[in-house]
Amino acid sequence: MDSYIPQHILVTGGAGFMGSNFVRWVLAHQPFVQITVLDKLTYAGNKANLANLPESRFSFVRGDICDVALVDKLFEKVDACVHFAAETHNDNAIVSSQPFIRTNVEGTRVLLEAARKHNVRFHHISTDEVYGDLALDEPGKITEATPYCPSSPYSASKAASDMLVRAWFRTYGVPVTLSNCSNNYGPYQHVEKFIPRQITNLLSGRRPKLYGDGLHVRDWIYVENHSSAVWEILTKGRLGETYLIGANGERNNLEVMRLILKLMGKKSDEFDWVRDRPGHDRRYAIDATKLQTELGWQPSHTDFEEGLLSTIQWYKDNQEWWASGKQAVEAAYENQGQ
Ligand code: NAD
Ligand code: TDX
Repeated sequence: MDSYIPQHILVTGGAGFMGSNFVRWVLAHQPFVQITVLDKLTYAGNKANLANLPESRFSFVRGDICDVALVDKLFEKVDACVHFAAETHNDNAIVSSQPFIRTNVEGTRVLLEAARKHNVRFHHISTDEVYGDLALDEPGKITEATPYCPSSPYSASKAASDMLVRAWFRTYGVPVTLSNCSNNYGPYQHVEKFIPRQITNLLSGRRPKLYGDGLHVRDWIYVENHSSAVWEILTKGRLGETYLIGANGERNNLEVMRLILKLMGKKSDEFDWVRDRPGHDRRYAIDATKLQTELGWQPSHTDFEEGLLSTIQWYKDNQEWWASGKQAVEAAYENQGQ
């Protein structure tokens, strides 16, 4: 198998949860790779996620992926782009879809045009949600051959971006790869998301909140595993191909809630049942066989309880990172009955 090692990667959305993990992972594991981050620093981005990185190999540009002139200038200097930047929260997309279409669809188009002009390798980060959901009793998992069937404004915008990436490969020969991953968790995740919301609710004297009947299943993967998988796909993946990323982490939300409560010394019923998310996807489950057999990738963090414990510890140790934005997030949820 041919292997491609990039020299200078533009990481879009590198100040977010998963992008910043990838940046730290690459700088720690690949001593000769240079990184430039392009991030708008929306409510979800935080420069503190990129603190203490080596200046000789890392630089940060605040800007928008929809800014054609800026993107064009940045693509002159790099030989690869790993595209994380997106609006990512389903509940926000239900309230207001416009920023999702702008950033996720138009922003991806702007980047693809720059990759085309400068012949830059392009890895697109996407989600398992583009395939829609499985029923709780449905056998099997999602594979790369599953038809796209997004059910929410967020997943529809990500599905549209995937289609653009595939079209730019077929029509213009832009050297692309794509990955679609399941739910990530770990340190630095915004407190709007399920796991950090519950942990920080408990740490700030609030009660955790569970949507609907709590039986929705997510396929949890520790964020470090995502970063190592993306590196394998970027460097060894076949052009034009999609690789699903997952680590067999299926659990329903009620189980995860109870585990968080147990690990934080609370009783199993110390949470509130709240209004369900409209259109709430029932179950995601990823079959990552292609990534494992073709590229030899294996997750190195597979113990969910251990991952959750270290995540809880991180939120305990880093209250200044999340405390200032917490009140506003909870006020918005309360407005929605959640
Ligand atoms: P996040 O919300 O934590 O971070 C998104 C980052 O993108 C932020 O730093 C934000 O400032 C930046 N950004 C947003 N709009 C921008 C714009 N117009 N220009 C430049 N920067 C902009 O997101 P995340 O959870 O780290 O997700 C990263 C990627 O992974 C997304 O593409 C998401 O769809 C995908 N994904 C996420 C998960 C998950 O479980 N979180 C799972 C599968 C795939
Ligand atoms: O307070 C909550 N209570 C609750 O029961 C929140 C915030 C969520 N939930 C439920 C909804 C989902 O079934 O927990 C599950 C996970 O919710 P989110 O953290 O909002 O994630 P999800 O909607 O599954 O999407 C995530 O994974 C796929 C990311 O946010 C997406 O960006 C990614 O593409």
